Amino acid sequence: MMTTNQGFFLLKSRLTKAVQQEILAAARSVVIQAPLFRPTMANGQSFNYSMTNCGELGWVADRHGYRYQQVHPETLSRFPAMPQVIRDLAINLAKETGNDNFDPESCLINLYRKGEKLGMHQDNTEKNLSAPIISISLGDSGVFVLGGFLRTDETKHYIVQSGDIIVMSGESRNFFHSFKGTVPNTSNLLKDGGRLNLTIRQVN
Ligand code: MD6
Ligand code: FE
Repeated sequence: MMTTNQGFFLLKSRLTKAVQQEILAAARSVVIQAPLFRPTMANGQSFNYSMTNCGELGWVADRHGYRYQQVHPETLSRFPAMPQVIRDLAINLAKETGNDNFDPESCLINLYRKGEKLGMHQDNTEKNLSAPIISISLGDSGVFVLGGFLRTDETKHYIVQSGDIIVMSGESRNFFHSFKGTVPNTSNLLKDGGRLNLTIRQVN
């Protein structure tokens, strides 16, 4: 296990290939029911990746801003239930990193194809800003950047590979961070390439 202080954990190679495949299959079943979509910012500009959700609540972004809601913004159907394998894993990872009583209400699934990325941000749409966020990386490797409370704070770069886990809890829960993009052809888990990132959250 690699860990810094402040509640940030990067658990390298935490998931076996078999477990990665199981989670990938679960994510695929979600995507069939709740298609990937490209969120937009309040100014109408598109984010540079595709996403969907499962669980009681899903994170969505459009012209009206960022929020959690129960329905897919395009199909208007409820997001599918969070697959048990994802739910159980998230609870165990929370426990493992000192976060008991974690209640996974939402799993955001991001897909990054070649050249796609996510800019510097804090996760603050959740009402509960002290519950941990559990993050699962599948597929191509990429670069995760962790800053501090201020956008201008010094940053550290971490390579995240398929099967790695990030937990942001404690102080680091509210640190700025970004995903700089994938390193193509570094994994054969996703047959069309790219990287899936699942973030499991307790919203309330
Ligand atoms: C990503 N992750 O790894 C983007 N946010 O693709 C996040 O934005 C993130 O990994 C909060 C907590 C953990 C994360
Ligand atoms: Fe984030």
